[in-house]
Amino acid sequence: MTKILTVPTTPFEGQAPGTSGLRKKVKIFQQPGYAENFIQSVFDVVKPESGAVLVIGGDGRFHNRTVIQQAIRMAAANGYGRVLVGQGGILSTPAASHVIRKYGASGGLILSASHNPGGPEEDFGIKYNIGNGGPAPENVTDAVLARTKVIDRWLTVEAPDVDLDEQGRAHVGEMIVDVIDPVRDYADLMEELFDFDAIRKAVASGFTMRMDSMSAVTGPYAHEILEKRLGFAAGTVVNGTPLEDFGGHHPDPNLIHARELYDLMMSDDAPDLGAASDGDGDRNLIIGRGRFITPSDSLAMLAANIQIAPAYRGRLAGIARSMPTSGAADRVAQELDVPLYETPTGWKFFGNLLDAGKVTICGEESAGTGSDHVREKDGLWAVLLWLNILAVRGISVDDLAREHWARFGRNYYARHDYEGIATESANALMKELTAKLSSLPGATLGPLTVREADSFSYTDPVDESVSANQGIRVLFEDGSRIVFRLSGTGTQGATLRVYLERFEPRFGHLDAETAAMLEHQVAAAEAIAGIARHTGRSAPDVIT
Ligand code: VG1
Ligand code: CO
Repeated sequence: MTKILTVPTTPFEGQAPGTSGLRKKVKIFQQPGYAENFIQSVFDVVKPESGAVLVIGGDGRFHNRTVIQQAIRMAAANGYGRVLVGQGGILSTPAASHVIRKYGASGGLILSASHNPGGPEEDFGIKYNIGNGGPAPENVTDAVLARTKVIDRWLTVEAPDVDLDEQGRAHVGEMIVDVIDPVRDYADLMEELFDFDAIRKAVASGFTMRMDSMSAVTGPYAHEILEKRLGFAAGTVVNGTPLEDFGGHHPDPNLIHARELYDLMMSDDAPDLGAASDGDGDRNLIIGRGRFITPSDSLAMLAANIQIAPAYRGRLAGIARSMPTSGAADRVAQELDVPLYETPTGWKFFGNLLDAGKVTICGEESAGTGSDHVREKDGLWAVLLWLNILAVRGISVDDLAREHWARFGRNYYARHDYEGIATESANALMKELTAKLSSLPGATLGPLTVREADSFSYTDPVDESVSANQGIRVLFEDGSRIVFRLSGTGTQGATLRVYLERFEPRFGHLDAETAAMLEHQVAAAEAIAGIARHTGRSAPDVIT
């Protein structure tokens, strides 16, 4: 028997898993015992059965390899029988979800801070996913947090580092460690879901795209799937090598951080489709030639067309979207006569709905879309579904968007982020806003009249768990809406997110500038919340 070492420790403050795992500066994670305390707290809560399988992988950012070696030794000491780890420590978040499901693992550790920047001075993160492949639900993350507050020891074994760069089998104590191909299982799954022949034909007839992997995790996946299996020209995938610091950029696929892609797509040299994904590969950005598609619209357009893809023919059980995501998907659900679920922000809230077969497709305004094929949002999946639809229908992104709006109307939408504001100011703003909710209905702000205002609370329809205080909603008579919430993924101060939406019916202005269409909503948000007064900012840092 390998000797299990018990290392005494004391709790660290602030190890609360946020919207998507524990995220902190690398410097904080580098403190001796910091990652170990959190990982041991997870193991203490999930109590793996002896011999259980654990998946470990990450987005390749700085500090990944260190924590992977720590986690492997700790897994051996905590009774796991086998660890599956991606070669090079790499597994995109959706690929990790698939590997957990495919190999019947009890769960997985995903090492990523997703769209947050990476490098010695930047961010790191750890997330635990459960046996269904999805992010741990709140009852688990709450228990983990409670455990981090009282933890007094962690368990490990003495063993050399595992060679992560060679596929194959190693042993750490009695535990097996299999270093697996991070791409193959996932690429095979994609090939099962989509009509690769149709896409290959379109490519052969001249359909072109650019995939910007943002020097993050999807590079190897995109090379294999798009260039090797689908026949797109070499060079279609750009920034396709995962770098520990993402080349110094934010791997956040939006119009600010994927600016080059956007500029290309608006130029005369634009290919048919432009796409990008984030640090850990679960987000996607879709831009057609001359046409940006908001993530909320993308969800609606994909839902309306998903049954074109082989794996989804004749099955759309329902659609789910996070509360701040626009109501565009609601109109599709209504028209197709399927249920629509509105959940709090964060993919963990979709897990029960997907497991229960209540929904087939889910999405968030933050560029996350996915389906019941895994239990995470999936960036390349969304790109491939777009490709499948465009290839089969022989339509451009722009024409598809116009057709969609002409049928369902258009939800103009923008998110304004105020980043790195003082936590006290952010809390004061939310507190003041909450206090005035009951007095808002009937109030007029310019041409807008408040119909309803509340703090969003969600009751899970499957297990009836309640998640309260998930953001402030202000709904107006004309169907427009403003949502206020604080980010749960930032690592510095607070980030206020203001989500603005206005609906234009099918015969209205369907091709106007978003900023112009949302002018009154922006003014109303300021009037209601006193953003400038609380934050000292006169404009948002990022508009997406
Ligand atoms: C953000 C997004 C949310 C997403 C989460 C994790 O959370 O708004 O929709 O699920 O990031 O995405 P927040 O709390 O900062 O608003 V990822 O791709 O960073 O794991
Ligand atoms: Co992500």
